[in-house]
Amino acid sequence: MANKRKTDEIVPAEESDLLLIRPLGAGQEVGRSCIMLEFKGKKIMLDCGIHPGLSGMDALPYVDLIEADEIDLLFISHFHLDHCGALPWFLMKTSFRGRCFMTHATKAIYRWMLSDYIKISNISTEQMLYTEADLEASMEKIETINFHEERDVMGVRFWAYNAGHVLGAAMFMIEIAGVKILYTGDFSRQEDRHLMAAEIPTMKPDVLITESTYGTHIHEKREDRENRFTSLVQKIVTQGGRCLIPVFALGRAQELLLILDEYWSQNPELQDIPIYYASSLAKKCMAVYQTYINAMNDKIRRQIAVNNPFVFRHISNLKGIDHFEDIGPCVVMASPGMMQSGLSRELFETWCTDSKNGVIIAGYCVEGTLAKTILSEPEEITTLSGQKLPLNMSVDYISFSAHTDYQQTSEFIRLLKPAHVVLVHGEQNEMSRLKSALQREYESDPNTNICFHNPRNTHAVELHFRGEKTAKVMGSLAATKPEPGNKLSGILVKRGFKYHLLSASDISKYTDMTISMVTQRQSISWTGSLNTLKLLLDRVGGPGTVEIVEPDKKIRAFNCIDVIVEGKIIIMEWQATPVNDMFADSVLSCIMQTEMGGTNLKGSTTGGKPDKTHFKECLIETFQDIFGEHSVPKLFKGDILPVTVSGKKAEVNLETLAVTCPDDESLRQIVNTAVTKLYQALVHIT
Ligand code: HJB
Ligand code: ZN
Repeated sequence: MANKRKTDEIVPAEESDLLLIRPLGAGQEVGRSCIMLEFKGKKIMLDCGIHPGLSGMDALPYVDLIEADEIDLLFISHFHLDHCGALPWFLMKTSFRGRCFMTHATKAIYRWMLSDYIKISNISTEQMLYTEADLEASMEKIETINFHEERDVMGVRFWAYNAGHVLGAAMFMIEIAGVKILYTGDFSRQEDRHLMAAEIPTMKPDVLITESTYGTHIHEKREDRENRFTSLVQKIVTQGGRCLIPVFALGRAQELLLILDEYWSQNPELQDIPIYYASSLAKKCMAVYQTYINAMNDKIRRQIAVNNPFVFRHISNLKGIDHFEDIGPCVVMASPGMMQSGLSRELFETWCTDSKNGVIIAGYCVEGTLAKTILSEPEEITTLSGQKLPLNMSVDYISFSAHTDYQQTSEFIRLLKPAHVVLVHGEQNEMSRLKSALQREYESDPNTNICFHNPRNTHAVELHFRGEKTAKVMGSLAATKPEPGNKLSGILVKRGFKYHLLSASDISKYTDMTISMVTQRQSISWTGSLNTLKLLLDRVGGPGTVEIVEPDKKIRAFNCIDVIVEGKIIIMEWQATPVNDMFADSVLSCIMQTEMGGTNLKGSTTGGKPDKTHFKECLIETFQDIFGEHSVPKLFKGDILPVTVSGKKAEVNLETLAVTCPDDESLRQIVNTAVTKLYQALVHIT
């Protein structure tokens, strides 16, 4: 753990100014994303995916180059296999002892995506990297983080931004010793039917590690692409053919379902032709997607309040090929997206010889997969059993995968102005074209001086940052207000990468770390009204609980919690003390209630009150879908339903709908959202 300076002296890793960024996967390739950061003695892994074109151990990133037990932190950007497919293996089969973070939605969907992957993988048990039991056990080792929530682990500060792309996808900002690194994962700056555009971080990073999947390509307009898609589907089915759309079970499939369901509603003549969504995850996905509406865009939130668009009117779920009667024209969306095996492969092999049929490839295709092969229009294909079949069905590519294009990437860089941009997650040629184009664009710009890098797998980009060394003056010394030029003297205390200057008399007060003047800040994406929040807080804490600091912008609650509204974000700020933290919990709970559109759920219903037994059964099923089968008891008496997640217990009072979870506020919020959404959904249905 030491670096060599030019003078040959050995520098401890914590003192060195060297930042290493080394892709173990996704370096000049798409697939098995896994990027290592090393700085000031800390080792951080970004994503832990598999290569969709490879199988078994070959699909893993180059993890033999690292010591798993030396890694402090692991961040997972989203639930696609090429970003998290190796995670159960890494968490359960290596010596990794660090901490692993992802957003709540990613964690819930990761569980089901990988379960589907285990089921449809066409490889022997010996070759499998992990089992269903490993996957289930890996859940215990994953911690969750809310968008904009700031965490500090051993001096490494980090927080997440919404990345668009798929539900729960995050970009991570990581700060070590004052140096900020932003990892985008996969992102899209284009809003679609259900997802918001990736956020522009308000904090500027020193280094941007960005995906480059679509290189210098510029995407076609969303409306044009959708029209092309729906017209093609219509053409295939009206000529009497079967239309196959291979997709990943969850993610972009939901966007395509929204498009098709709307198109069928607008075109009654198509309504006799069935659309099937062939996924064992369809039902689970509904529960998960309904719970995480908060991570989607305003459009879908508004729609859901009136008529839930995820309750499809023209689409039926299909459990597997045994439940499918292949008797005429139809549209089938089936996984996996690149047809390596599973139902999409089976249907393709059954239908490919008939020219009336058509397959629409709707996502990015990796080299070595059947989907990529058929895009080059071969005359015949080889089935999984080795038979040659003529390829007569039509093959079209209309990409709905939500990745940044050249315009979006370039604008993103212009707004963030990092000193270094490291390109990952792009095929070799695409990536080098992108690097050259960006270099050309930015070398003529006198306002920027950006270095672009495109490292190969296992090769490190080496950057030098001195790192920040500033000391915060605390305690009685803080009151001395030194004149310029006068030196302050005190005792320097180091915590993580931060230094504090204290007077000797304050040492006992501050060094046990129980008393500190740390300002806590929590931002939450929010669309409620500040007035409603004020009313609710006054109701909770009594009249006078809230002071208006700036009308419509800032209030102070309980004399200690500042609440500031900035666009669609609400920020809470307070000096951390046990008492203030408790008040902050109450404020947060009120914020969550106002976000959900009312202060009294039962009083605000539009339909009848749902039957309690039915509500209880649905709730149990919802929790099983989100947190796993053992999270709730199948049978229990009384009104208090216990929910256990990663060893932490929340309780739902079925009479009052109140949710308590003394050990984990974010778990309380998730459970609360699930309860509320289900209650609202049932009220709308009854
Ligand atoms: C690249 C990639 C390749 C992805 C193949 C499939 C998928 O979006 B990615 O994680 O990045 C996931 C599904 C898709 O179609 O986007
Ligand atoms: Zn992705």
